[in-house]
Amino acid sequence: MSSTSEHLSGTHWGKEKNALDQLGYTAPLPLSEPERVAAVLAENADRASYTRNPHSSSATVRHMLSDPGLVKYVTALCGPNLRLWRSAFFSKSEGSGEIGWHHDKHFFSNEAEDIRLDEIGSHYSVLFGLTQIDQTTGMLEVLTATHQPMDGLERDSRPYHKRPANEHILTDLPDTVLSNRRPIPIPANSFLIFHSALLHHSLPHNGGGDRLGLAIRLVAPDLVVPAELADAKDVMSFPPAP
Ligand SMILES: O=C(O)CCC(=O)C(=O)O
Ligand SMILES: [Fe+2]
Repeated sequence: MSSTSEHLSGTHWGKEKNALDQLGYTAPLPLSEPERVAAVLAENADRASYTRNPHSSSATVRHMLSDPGLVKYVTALCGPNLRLWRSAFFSKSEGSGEIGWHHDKHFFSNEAEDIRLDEIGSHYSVLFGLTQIDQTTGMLEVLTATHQPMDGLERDSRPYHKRPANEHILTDLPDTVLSNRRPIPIPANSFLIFHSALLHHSLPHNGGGDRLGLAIRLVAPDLVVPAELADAKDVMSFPPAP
């Protein structure tokens, strides 16, 4: 048993940690200082549908990523001293379509090794609702427990940079796997933690207001982030320095 799970067993955190590790994702959890989100929204009113690595370019985003509630949850559930290697804004408005089924465990321990799904302690994703993410604005849906090996689900274990880009989106998932589909509404000013290998997609925008999500990818400190996937300047400690 890792020191993190020993520390968590029998506590309030233990239940949330069990959900994360067994189902692959937490409940939506609250940020403690919503004014940090308001500052990011003010700075990013008209975002393109996908913007990579705002954690590098924006001190306002780094301030939001240092929210005390976020740091408390992430440290308790995912462990200390994580590295932040990638972030992305996902914005949707009228006419925005689906983002197909995929996962975000882009590498394992370095640029050469195949991805493993039997190890679940080192790659986490956090998706923030800066505005509400729901059935009207482009719902996130997950396939429960697909962060671990699953009967009937073949996975390409090559790291992202060794796969053809057009194979990132999975289009032929079997019905037995799709039956594990669960919608996860994420209220504004809250976030969902999931294992990066968990399969997920987001639905088209459907009548609601403009929606802005921010995803971050966190990894254990001993991993070597492949140069193919991140510039050194974009890899930083979590929480990020101002
Ligand atoms: O917000 C979305 O539409 C997609 C989010 C996503 O794929 C992620 O958080 O990794
Ligand atoms: Fe994703």
